[in-house]
Amino acid sequence: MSQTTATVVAQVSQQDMFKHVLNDPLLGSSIYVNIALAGLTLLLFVYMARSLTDPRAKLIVVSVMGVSAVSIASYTGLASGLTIGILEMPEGHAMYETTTELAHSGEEVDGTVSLWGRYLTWAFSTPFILLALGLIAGSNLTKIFTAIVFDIGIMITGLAAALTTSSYPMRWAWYGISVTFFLVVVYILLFEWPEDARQAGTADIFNTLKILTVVLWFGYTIWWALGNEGLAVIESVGLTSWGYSAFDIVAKYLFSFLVVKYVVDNVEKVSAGSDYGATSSAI
Ligand code: RET
Repeated sequence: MSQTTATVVAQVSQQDMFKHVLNDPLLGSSIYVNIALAGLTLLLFVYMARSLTDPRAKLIVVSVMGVSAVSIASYTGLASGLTIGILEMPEGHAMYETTTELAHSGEEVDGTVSLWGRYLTWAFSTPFILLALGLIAGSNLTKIFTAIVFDIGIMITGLAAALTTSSYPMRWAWYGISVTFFLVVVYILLFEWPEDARQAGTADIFNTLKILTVVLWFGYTIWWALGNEGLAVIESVGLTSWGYSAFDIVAKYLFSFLVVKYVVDNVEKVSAGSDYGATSSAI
C-alpha cells in the first residue's frame, strides 16, 4: 500500500478510544449495560435495606453497595476512554502485529484493545465482596485482612500482566503470580471461612455465596487466558469484554442481591449484639 492509501496511524488518543467504544455495538453494550445495572442495584439495595438499624448488618450491606459504586466508576472509566487503550503485544503473542480498526473512523492502528481499567478497579471492588463474605462467615480480622490483601495482589499483578508489552513470557509470569495469590483467597474461601460460618450459624447462605464466588472467580481467571489479552482463542475484544461483563452480572449484582436479601431477612444472625459499636474496640 502506498503512503497515501495506508491509514495505519501510530497514536491513538483518549478521544479515539471514547468514540471507538461508542461506535462498536458489542464492546459498547458490554460497558454501558453494566453502568446501568450498577446504578439500578445501588438504588435497589438502598430500598431493600431501608429499615435496617443494626450496625453490623448495615456494614455488610454498605460493603456490597461499595461493589456497585466502584463499578459505576470502573465502567465510566472504560466508556470515557480514560482506562482503555491500544497495546502492541510482544513477539510470541497471538495478537503480535495485529491491527485494530477504529469503529468511528475506519483507521487501522497497530495493536489490540486492552480494557486495562477493569483490572485496576477490581482492586477496589473485589475487597468489598470479600469483606461481606468474611463478615457473613463471622470470621476474624486476621483472615479478612489476609483475604483482602491477597485479593488486591491478584488484581494489581493481573493489571501488570495485561500492561506488560516487553516480553511474552513476562506477561504469563505476572499471570502466574496473580494465580498464586488467587489460590490463597480460594483456600480461605474453601477451608477457613466455611468452618467460621458453621459456628456463626450462617453456613447455608455462606455455602451458596462461596460456590458462586469460587466458580465465577475461576471463570474470570480462565477467561483472561482465553481472551484477546491471553492466548486469544477468543480474538474479539467485544466478546472478551462481554464475558467479563456477564460474569460481573452474577459475581457482583446477583451476589450482592443474595447478600442484602439474607441480611435483611436474618439480621439476628449477622448482628454482633447491642453492645456492638458502643466501644472503640468493637470490630
Ligand atoms: C485475572 C488475570 C490474572 C490471573 C487471575 C485473574 C483473576 C481475576 C479475578 C477477578 C474477579 C473479579 C470480580 C469483579 C467484580 O467486580 C486478573 C483475570 C487470577 C478473580 C469478582
